[in-house]
Order: sequence, then structure tokens, then C-alpha cells
Amino acid sequence: MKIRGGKVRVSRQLTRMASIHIHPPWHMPERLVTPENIHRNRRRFLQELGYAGSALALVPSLLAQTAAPAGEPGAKRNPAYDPKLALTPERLATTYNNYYEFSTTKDRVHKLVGPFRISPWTLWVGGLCEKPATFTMEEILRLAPLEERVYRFRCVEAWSMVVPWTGFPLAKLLEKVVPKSEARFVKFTTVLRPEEMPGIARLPNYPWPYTEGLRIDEAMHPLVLLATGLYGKPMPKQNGAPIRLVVPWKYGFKSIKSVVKIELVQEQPATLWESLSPQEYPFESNVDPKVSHPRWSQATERDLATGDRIPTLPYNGYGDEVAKLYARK
Ligand SMILES: Nc1nc2c(c(=O)[nH]1)N[C@H]1C(S)=C(S)[C@@H](COP(=O)(O)O)O[C@H]1N2
Ligand SMILES: [Mo]
Repeated sequence: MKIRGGKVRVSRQLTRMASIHIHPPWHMPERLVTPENIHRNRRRFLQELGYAGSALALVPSLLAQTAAPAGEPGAKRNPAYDPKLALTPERLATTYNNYYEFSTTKDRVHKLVGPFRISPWTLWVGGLCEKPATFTMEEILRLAPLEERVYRFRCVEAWSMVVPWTGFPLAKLLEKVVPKSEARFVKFTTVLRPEEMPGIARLPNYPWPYTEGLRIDEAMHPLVLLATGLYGKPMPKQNGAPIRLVVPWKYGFKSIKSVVKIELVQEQPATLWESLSPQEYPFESNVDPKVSHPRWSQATERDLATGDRIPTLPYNGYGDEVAKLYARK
């Protein structure tokens, strides 16, 4: 902070001014939009059950095939990461999305991703490391065994879901490039394709591309996934295809989508949401029911599947694994 000094303050001031004039929906307290969502979500939930039921009855062989789709062979569920909660219906998780590069309206994102090209795709990993490299998606998929993990996922807007991701720990990728000891943070960047992402032009004051960051010890934690699939299928574009981050103990905005750059850096990187509104979306942003968002409580969350309000857990339920990262020394 000291090092970057006045430059950061100026840009923050500008972007904060910008955010006064722009009121995207997730700057709205969740309770204001809840009744409508509950209604719609219940309906979707029932539709999902109906759909799943008929598919099961009519085409069992098709179901068997989708259990191990091409490109995701042997992605067995890892029983060590299973919160033993009912999964959010796939249809809900793939149609209720935050992906501002496409739209700020959650149920429009999946309708706008058609022109988004996810192949070929490369991921550059560099900065303060011994072996910087550019990986193709094919190389990434062969880098480490893919596994499925069921994680709780908690958005800063106070809704949550439970979904099965396919992927591998980010640590496996970072180990390949051999971080130098000066590397203290990891910066992530989403692809920037305004011609395929109609939401970018609608938010001209946002500091695109979308960026996020973690401390290096957070990034190396085995819970942090690079995810390439969801519900046993290749990652849907609206969920961040072909590769996105999943950090289950932090608010959802830290789980950056469609990553093209991972950079090992010395200083805490600026991130899109922290630049826009540091009080609301600070760099650390661990899920914490005791720390309110300046405009709403974080004590409870709306379960996407049922519409029920449920208590929010410290570190989103992952405290046993991660609280030690934040113990005062
Ligand atoms: N590039 C990019 N990544 C992003 C976002 C975004 O708008 N752009 N939204 C974030 C937010 S606020 C959430 S809650 C999750 C939503 O992921 P999902 O659509 O797979 O549920 O993605 C995060 N990653
Ligand atoms: Mo979010």
C-alpha cells in the first residue's frame, strides 16, 4: 500500500465515483430481490426434478455415458471433500450466474455466451518463478489427475449453492513453474474479449480485465481448485470455461472465471472489485457471518435450491482447514 501510494488512491477515487453512477444488481441488498427469486427458484427446482426423473427413466445408457464425459476421464469424486449436502440442481447453477463481462442480469448470462470462443485456449503462468510457461488446455488437463469435489459456494450477495467441480489443486500448477521466494501473491486475469463479451461495453468505467488475487499461502492451500468441469461435464461457458478458480472459503467474486494469466508477484495486486469499492470487496474477503457488507448483513444466506435462509458459517464451513492461515502470529 505504502509503495503504490498516491496512484492507487487516485484510481480508487475515480472508480468509486464511477460506482456511484452505476448500480449493478449485485450492489442491491439481496433481501430486496428475494421474493421473486424464491418463486422462480422453486419452480426451477421442480422442473429440474421432473427433467432428471424422465431422463433417468428413458435413457439410462445416456446417463451412464455422461458420468464420464470425453475430456474428463476418471474424474472420480473425492470423498474427502463432500459437505454431505444436497447438490444445487445443475440447471440452477448454470442459469443463475454472475459474469459481468456478459451481463449483470444473472439469468441472461447463459444466453449471451454463444459467441465466446473457448478453444483454442492458453494459460500463461509467469512472474516471480523459475519456469514460466504457457500451457494449452490439453496440457493443463494432463498436468494433474482430475478429481471431483463438492463444495459449498457463497456469493457476497448472500446466496449460496452446493456444486460438484471437476479440477485439480492450483498448487499443482504453481509447483510446475517453481515460485521464487520473493513471490508473495498470485494475480489472476480473465480473458478480455469485448467483441465476444457484450457486458464489457456496458460497464465502461470498470477496470477491465477482471482480475483477482490471493496470498501465496492461500493459493497453495489444497482447497483451492482450478476447475475445468461442473456436474461431471466440461465447464459451461457461463460458469467460467474453460478454466476458472474456486476458492470455497472466500466470497464468490474471488473465484475468477476464464483465466488466461496467473502471475506470481511481490506486492498485493489490485483486483477489479477492490479497486471499485475497497470497503465492500476487500482483497481478503473470507466468508464471515460477523462482518456485514456495508449495505447488508452477511449473517445468513439464501439457499439457491430451496430459497430458505440458512446461517452463514465462518470461512463458509472450511474453518477447520483454513483458519490457521489467518492465526495471529
Ligand atoms: N471474470 C469473472 N469472474 C467472476 C465473475 C465475473 O463477473 N467475471 N463473477 C464472480 C462472482 S460475483 C461469483 S458469485 C462467481 C459466480 O460463479 P458461477 O456463475 O459459476 O456461480 O463468479 C465470480 N467470478
Ligand atoms: Mo458473487
